[in-house]
Amino acid sequence: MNSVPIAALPDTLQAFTKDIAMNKFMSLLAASLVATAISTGPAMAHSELKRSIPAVGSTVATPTSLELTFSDSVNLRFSNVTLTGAVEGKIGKPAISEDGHTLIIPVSGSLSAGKYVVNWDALSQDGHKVKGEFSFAVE
Ligand SMILES: [Cu+2]
Repeated sequence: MNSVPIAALPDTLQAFTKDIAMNKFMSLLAASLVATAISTGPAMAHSELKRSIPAVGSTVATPTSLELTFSDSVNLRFSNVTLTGAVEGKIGKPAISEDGHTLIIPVSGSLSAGKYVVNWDALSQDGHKVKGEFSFAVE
């Protein structure tokens, strides 16, 4: 889990890393830039799920949306949330909050009573994929 996806690197750095003719000096320079990007700054922490709606393990009335809030921003394009159960056609595409910390998945109609499992994976700001799952119940 220490690699940075190439798509997460700035365009100029991608150009460096793709240039097969680059000399050893440039190679070392690019490597040190990547190492610096990974190891510095408070914004480079791993994103973790901080809270959710419905809350982990809770029993709730049918929700109008699912919300997953992370400790740091996540990339919507590389994030997925699925919900198991009788939910076909009821779950919309994820959106993201303005601060980039919360994935919001609209739920249309009502979910029938029972247990549901939310599976999620997300690309955190530090370039690492994070994933997890939790359950909740609808009364
Ligand atoms: Cu990380």
